[in-house]
Amino acid sequence: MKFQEITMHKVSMRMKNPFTTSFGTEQDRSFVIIEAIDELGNIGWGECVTSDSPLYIEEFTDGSWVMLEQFLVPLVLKHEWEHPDELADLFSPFKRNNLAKAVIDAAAWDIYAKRQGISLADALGGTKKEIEVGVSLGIEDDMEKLLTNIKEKVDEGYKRIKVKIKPGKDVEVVKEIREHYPAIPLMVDANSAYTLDDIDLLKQLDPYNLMMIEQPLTAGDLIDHAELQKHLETPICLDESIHSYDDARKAIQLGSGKIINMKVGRVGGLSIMKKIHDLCEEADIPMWCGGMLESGIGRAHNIAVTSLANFTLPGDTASSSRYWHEDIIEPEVLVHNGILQVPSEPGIGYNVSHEKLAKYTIYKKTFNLN
Ligand code: OSB
Ligand code: MG
Repeated sequence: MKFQEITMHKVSMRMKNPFTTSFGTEQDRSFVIIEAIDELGNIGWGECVTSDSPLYIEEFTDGSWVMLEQFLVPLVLKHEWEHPDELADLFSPFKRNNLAKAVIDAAAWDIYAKRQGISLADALGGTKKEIEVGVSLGIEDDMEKLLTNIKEKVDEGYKRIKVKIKPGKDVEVVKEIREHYPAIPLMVDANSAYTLDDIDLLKQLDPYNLMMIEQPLTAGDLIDHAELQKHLETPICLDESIHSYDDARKAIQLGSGKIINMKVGRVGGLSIMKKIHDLCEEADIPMWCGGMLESGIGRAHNIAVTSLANFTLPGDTASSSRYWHEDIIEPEVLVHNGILQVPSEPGIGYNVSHEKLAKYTIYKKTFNLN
């Protein structure tokens, strides 16, 4: 098959609340949505999970727009393909730019599933019909505010709570949370804010029975994480260190962590996600699906991903309403008591509202086959 037409939408949406991590605060998000059409009129959707600034990862929204506009979209329009796995090979001469590559791969997988009349989860080999969901909470200046946020999410039934930490907002914060909630499934995410000089500090988290500490050290690092893991009882989970199958293979070999947070954008697409999934399953490394504050389109893909068997831990696919006043898919994602049903309709299984998409689109560009 061939894509007949691809439209890039630059979308801007304001989140209900600011979200603060060790690298900064975000509330207004702009990102690229890809709408791809095949010769039968099927539409495939993808969301490029960048932020406006390159703070989490080196890619950012306007940079990925250019990568897509100048390189990836023109290339894929010329290419005939039978299976989305072929796109990773097609894009491999271009170094990195995984978030941009992944959005075309996402649209290709959606169309591939729709052409067969099966759900994206089925197309990917997912086995779970329902998935467990956790929630990621940002850093708050005020401890009472964080405790209120946690209470709300615990009451809603989320299956685990993740709290962002940074130097100065770490051990004391966890201690206080545990005083109120001695037994909830709890984890922390440092987004690369520490170094090996902080071993003694990070060891102070060990008594609090955290499920894991996510990405304590530099993005991309595997060596120092392996050293740190030797000193910690708390399992290390890698996020910003895993950009490829080889990164995952090396992390497992070195013992850089015991858990992997899979973000499909970060590794360059669903085809590579599946390979890493199978590798981790074989190596007994549990996984969960991370989030990038997506709209419903990216979230729908993450739900399908989480249906794969080795996604054994609750992921960050919270309800649409946790982020947005209004989402661009119908129905919106609605988590009941920490559980989501994996859609069985063809493709991503949610309808994209063209009307709502248009409302949040700042500009768009359409490419045709000829
Ligand atoms: O590190 O997992 C992260 C959001 C933006 C960038 C990085 C991260 C996050 C989150 C939020 O933790 C997850 C979500 O709810 O989408
Ligand atoms: Mg993270």
